Amino acid sequence: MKKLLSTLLVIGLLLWGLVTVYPPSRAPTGRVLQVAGKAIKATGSAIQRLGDKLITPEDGVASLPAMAGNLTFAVIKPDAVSAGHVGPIIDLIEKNGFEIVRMRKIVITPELAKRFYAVHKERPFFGNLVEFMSSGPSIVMALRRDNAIKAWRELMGATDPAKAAEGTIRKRYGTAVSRNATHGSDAPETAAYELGLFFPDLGEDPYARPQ
Ligand code: RTP
Ligand code: MG
Repeated sequence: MKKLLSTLLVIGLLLWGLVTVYPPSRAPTGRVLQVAGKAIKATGSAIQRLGDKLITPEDGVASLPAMAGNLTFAVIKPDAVSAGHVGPIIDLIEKNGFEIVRMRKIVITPELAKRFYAVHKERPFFGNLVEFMSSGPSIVMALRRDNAIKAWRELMGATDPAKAAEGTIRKRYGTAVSRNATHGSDAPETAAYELGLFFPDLGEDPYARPQ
């Protein structure tokens, strides 16, 4: 009995020592984002819900820090940029109460366009969409406003410019379903994914200086 007790004690001490030296790694809790008023986890459900192999932490999603506020991701697509509609579209953005917290002019590479539109990768138009999105410079933006996702999609109008309401951006500047001038995130999860892809530095205070 004594021998059994001392054996158990030794095993216990060994286990304690092991746990102290090699603590069990904790499951990542993820950072909580506030996008369009909805709290979501950057390293948890948001990525898993998108559930696409193309999405990796290297895309910047996992490093997107906590954000307070209503944010969406917007693009002025190559058709509207090459047609000279950037100015009027930005004017509409500002007149409708959006704050542009990030803005860059870039040529989206085919690889980035594939990750960006990964949700459509099985659709017949995917190849053309990727080719079009990487055909020339785009303006990519992070927009902040109350209810930003819904408000920006309303301002853009329907996907098909022919069906878009009068006064909307796609009605004014879109020329076809495949040339519809602008993009907007469609849900908090996609906003977090897309913002992380293009603006991995966005933080709680978008204007904070890097430490
Ligand atoms: P976006 O993502 O660009 O903001 O557009 P959306 O939400 O209004 O529409 P979505 O269904 O996400 O489609 C993404 C883009 O794919 C092109 N598309 N072509 N039938 C077609 O040929 C077709 N359907 C969609 C559009 O350019 C659309 O913006
Ligand atoms: Mg969409």
